Amino acid sequence: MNAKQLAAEQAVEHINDGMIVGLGTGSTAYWAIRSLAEKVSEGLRIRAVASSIQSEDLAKQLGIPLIPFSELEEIDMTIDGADEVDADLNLIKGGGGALLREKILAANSKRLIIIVDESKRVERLGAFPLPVEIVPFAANLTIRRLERLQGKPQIRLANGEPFITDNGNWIADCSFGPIADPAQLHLQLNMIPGVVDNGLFVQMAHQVVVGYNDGTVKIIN
Ligand code: ABF
Repeated sequence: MNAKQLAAEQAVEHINDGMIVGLGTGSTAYWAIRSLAEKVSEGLRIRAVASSIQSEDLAKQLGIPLIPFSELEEIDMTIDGADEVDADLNLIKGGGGALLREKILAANSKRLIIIVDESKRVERLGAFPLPVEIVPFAANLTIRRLERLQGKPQIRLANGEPFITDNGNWIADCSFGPIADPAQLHLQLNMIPGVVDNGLFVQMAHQVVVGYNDGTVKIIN
């Protein structure tokens, strides 16, 4: 079993009958969705909401019951991946392009469990370029504001065209270097008109489950 799968399966053990579960996105969340589907087929009764069209399609295909967001008041537990995790459990997310929906799920979850392999643990966030979701309208002006914050923004491309998020927006990947104060940068970014949200998840995770290549798992609270 690989390190991502190990972390995912450990996290899924926390899911109980009757829960509403938020499904993350990415290759680690994939293993969590697979493992959850197996438990559902064995009789676990849960309902789920997905943070991306990709995860929704996978959940449907594997027989996990989904509920529409309009019927939802709160999510019991969301299990999702991350691109970087620091010692205070602050995160960079959004490498998979789903940061906005992931953050909406996280903010409305009683518990957010992050699943990663050991490569995602860092002393300080920022080696991974921070994804910032921006509206395409007047993107050049928004990009200029990101440049003024020293973010060296690069519009993410897919087949030579701007990558389009599930919400119809673009992603600017920003290289700030080591981020000394994630909370402050988070606020500065979200105050720019044209920025929808950014991939800093500051003090949102309740627990991080780290899978190691030697087959062990460590839980950080
Ligand atoms: C999502 O998937 C993210 O927010 C993050 O960008 C990514 C992590 O991907 P993986 O698990 O494939 O490394 O959860």
